[in-house]
Amino acid sequence: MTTIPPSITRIDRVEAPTREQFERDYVKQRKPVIITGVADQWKAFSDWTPEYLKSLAGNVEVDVHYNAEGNFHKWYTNTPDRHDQRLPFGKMIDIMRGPAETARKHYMTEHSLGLISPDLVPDLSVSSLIDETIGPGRCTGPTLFVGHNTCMPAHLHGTTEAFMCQLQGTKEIILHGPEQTPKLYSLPWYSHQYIFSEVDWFRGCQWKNVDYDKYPLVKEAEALEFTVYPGEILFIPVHWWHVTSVEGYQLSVTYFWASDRERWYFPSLGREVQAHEAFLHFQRMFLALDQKKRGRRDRQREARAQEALKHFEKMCDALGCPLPTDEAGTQTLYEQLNL
Ligand SMILES: O=C(O)CCC(=O)C(=O)O
Ligand SMILES: [Fe+2]
Repeated sequence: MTTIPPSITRIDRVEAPTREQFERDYVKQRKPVIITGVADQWKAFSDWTPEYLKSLAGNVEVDVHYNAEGNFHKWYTNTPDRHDQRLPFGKMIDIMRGPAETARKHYMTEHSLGLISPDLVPDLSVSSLIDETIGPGRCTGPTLFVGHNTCMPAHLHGTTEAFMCQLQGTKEIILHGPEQTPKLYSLPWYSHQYIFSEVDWFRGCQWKNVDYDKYPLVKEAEALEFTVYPGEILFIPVHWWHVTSVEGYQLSVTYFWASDRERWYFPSLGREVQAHEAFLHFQRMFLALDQKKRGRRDRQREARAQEALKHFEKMCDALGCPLPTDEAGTQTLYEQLNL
């Protein structure tokens, strides 16, 4: 597997490439790119006014992330800050189109468009760029993002490639290649929030207000900084870090599709992503053990849990991601595994 990252100093803009071109020049090279001339042809680009969206799905209930400070770094990285509001889609749009003070406390992200309204799905398509049907469940999408004064905290996608399709609002983006990971303070692979960075790029709701005293290496990390305009699609390759910010109302749609493992960045991040997948698997197992014996932490259950933990440990050693041995790490791991 390749470990050499592409060396990129600026983002290309390419107009409506063919599938073959896109695969050869960008997916295979693990190279981000802005695609023009595709999304600006969609009905979703020309017709998705608030009134149109509300007329099709105004009453459908959606889950909208909520943080009283409007800090979605906290929402994503601190479990106690995770709150959702269940709102009618139309009401959510009204909030996002209303005064910033209220709107910025809400962000609807990654919501299945088909669940909001199957009638909206044919209004857009990336089939000129990728085969949306490859393998069962390989392309999940489209997923909808609607917000106002938004900031998506620094994160990467562990197992997928992505098209972020900007339909309304102008988005500021910072990208870091996977090889910059040692400078980006990623959360440990054995935490739920793995794939996120500890660094808050929106401290006090101020874009790029990073605490460099606490996170000095971020300053040294190579970055691509650019703007994505309405009607443009950003290709985010697997394991590329991204942070986004928008002033005012914005609506975008992201398609995710499974990445071939040979595109993963090894050894690190690929090994942590695999260890994280194992972590999720074992966590489900521990939860199941716990649920069956709720309130009865009997010997048999303890023995099974210990056995499973040994398997998990062996698997992590084999992947080159040993379990933490320090007290804080062990505590985090045990808490997250529900042990
Ligand atoms: O636009 C955003 O706020 C987040 C976009 C993103 O992270 C994605 O599409 O993967
Ligand atoms: Fe993302």
